Amino acid sequence: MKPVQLLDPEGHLREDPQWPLDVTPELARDLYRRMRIARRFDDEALALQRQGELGLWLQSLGQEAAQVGSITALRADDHVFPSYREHAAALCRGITPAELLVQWRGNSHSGWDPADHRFHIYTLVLAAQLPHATGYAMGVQRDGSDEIVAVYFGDGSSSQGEASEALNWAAVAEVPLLFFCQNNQWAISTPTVAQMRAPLHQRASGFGLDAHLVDGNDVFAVHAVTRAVADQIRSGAGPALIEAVTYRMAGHSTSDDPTRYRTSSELDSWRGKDPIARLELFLTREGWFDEEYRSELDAECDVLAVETRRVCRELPLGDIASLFGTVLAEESSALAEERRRYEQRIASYVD
Ligand SMILES: Cc1ncc(C[n+]2csc(CCOP(=O)(O)OP(=O)(O)O)c2C)c(N)n1
Ligand SMILES: [Mg+2]
Repeated sequence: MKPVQLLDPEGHLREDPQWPLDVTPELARDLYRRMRIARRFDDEALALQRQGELGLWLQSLGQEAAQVGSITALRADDHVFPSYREHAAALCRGITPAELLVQWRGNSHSGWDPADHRFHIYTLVLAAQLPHATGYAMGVQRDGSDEIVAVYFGDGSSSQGEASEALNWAAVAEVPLLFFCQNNQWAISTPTVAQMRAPLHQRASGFGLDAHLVDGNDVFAVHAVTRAVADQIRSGAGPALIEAVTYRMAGHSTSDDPTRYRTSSELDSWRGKDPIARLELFLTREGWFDEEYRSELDAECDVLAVETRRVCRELPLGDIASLFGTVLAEESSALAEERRRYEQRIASYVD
């Protein structure tokens, strides 16, 4: 199967009757704006981590099209289960920079209430969100609602047992669930080739899901395929999977040095497929990228950057009792011991 592609790396649009998309200036500019905002936010968060303001950051650099193209093709009330790198998707759901950063500053387990944005909290235990999403989709099914559920996960996470269990369970129960895999070629330092022989979309077909492969750096293709597949799921066709072929252009996290395990020529070849540059070429060619639009967007990104730095530094310190008290229904002795040590350490600080 060849990945669906509507916009090639040189920014040429080739329509595909199987995946119709009305590419208006409004749509193209909206998707471009969302991707630029996500990238600028990601840049600032990286800088904040390097300045000691965040404990850790996992960049979404390079994956903006996969996230923006898919989330904007869902309905606002479709419940989403992210992994931990879905900042571009989260911003599209109205989650604020402060809400996104608080967890990585170590002040809280998460910054938002999933009910407010129909966007679940980040899951760092790989693939745990897949059975969660499947169970949630069973609830949606029983409610007779026309919402669908979407779950984001990575290529590496697909090796977890939970991924196979969820794919099979979802297929058997025929739940309204979209599995969206961002195959960014790496799971920390493990390349996709060391994780799987058969591509993920083929595995999903084996479980009985409708499976699709899309160029994850082509925002139009991601948007068109996700919209069509979401419609199909909403109409009762059962679960489906989209594998978006993309690339993690940064390290796995700010604790990682990717030069230890991958070549600069690999990175360079993916830089040539940058999702934002590609759409910019298209916008320019169409004459939809005029000076006014460009300078307004640059200014919006600058404001976002200043605001991101300000809100990060002003985030209130976490309440220790609530941090430890919301982990387990009944505190275990190990957790009590951890809490005691943490309290002791905080008490040892002079100010
Ligand atoms: C159950 C579990 N095992 C191992 C880890 C450590 N770990 C964190 S991220 C990661 C790689 C995940 O790769 P992938 O699913 O492709 O997502 P990506 O980071 O590329 O977005 C690993 C092994 C973990 N968080 N949870
Ligand atoms: Mg990966």
